[in-house]
Amino acid sequence: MPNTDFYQKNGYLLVPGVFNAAEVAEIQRETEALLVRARQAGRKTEATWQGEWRERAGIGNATQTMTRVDSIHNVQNHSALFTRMLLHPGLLEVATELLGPNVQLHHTKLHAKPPAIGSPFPLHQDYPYFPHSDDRILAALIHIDPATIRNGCLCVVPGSHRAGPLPVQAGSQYLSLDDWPLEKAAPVEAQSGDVVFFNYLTVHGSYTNTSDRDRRVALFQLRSPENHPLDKQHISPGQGTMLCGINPDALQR
Ligand SMILES: O=C(O)CCC(=O)C(=O)O
Repeated sequence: MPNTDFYQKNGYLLVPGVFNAAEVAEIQRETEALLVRARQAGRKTEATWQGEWRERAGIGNATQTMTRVDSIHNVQNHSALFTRMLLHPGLLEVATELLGPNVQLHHTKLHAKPPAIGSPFPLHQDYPYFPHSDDRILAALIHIDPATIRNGCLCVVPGSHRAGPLPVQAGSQYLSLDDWPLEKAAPVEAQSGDVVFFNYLTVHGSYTNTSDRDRRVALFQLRSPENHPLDKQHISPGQGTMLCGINPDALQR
């Protein structure tokens, strides 16, 4: 049973070994194959966030960066393996404990930080990117590789979700760099197959990958179907797909 009290108090929960070694090996192969296909297709995958935070993080300036993170959205549209991951019983068991019996897809993505030059993420809440009527929405960050501080693991500010939506840095969607330096967060190191579930109000970011190893994660945003978006900004393929239970609101809207 996942520690729901820990999640309610801290806004995140690390669940070890959700995906077993054989599943991880398959996910690693499929991830590598997808990244190769994207490269061969000439697809632009570099997705380091824009903004003045880059200079403070020592990775370039507002328009140019010396680091990279490759990002591919809607991974279930690229390979059926990712669709199976969305329906993984161990993943959904935790998601239903944290969100309630009904779980719906919001969106998915893959983030690959290459060795030595893997981009960090500044501290932020996910709320400004896709505001909803309540906080029954979370990220399941699935570790494809082991993640440590050196290869750019996730970091969180425990309990920060309880403050609600926070003011963002002018002209951006991340938090004030003065009030929320990366050092304010606690690292969440993890093994391949571990999943970190975190609330969309939880302040989080991640470190630069300065190591000689990849740090790849799949990020699935999941929500209760009774938690409605407040705008139409973040629409993705498959959004609204039921992964567990029923959608009590589908016939009302
Ligand atoms: O991939 C990461 O390290 C963090 C990504 C993240 O914070 C996000 O997409 O909101």
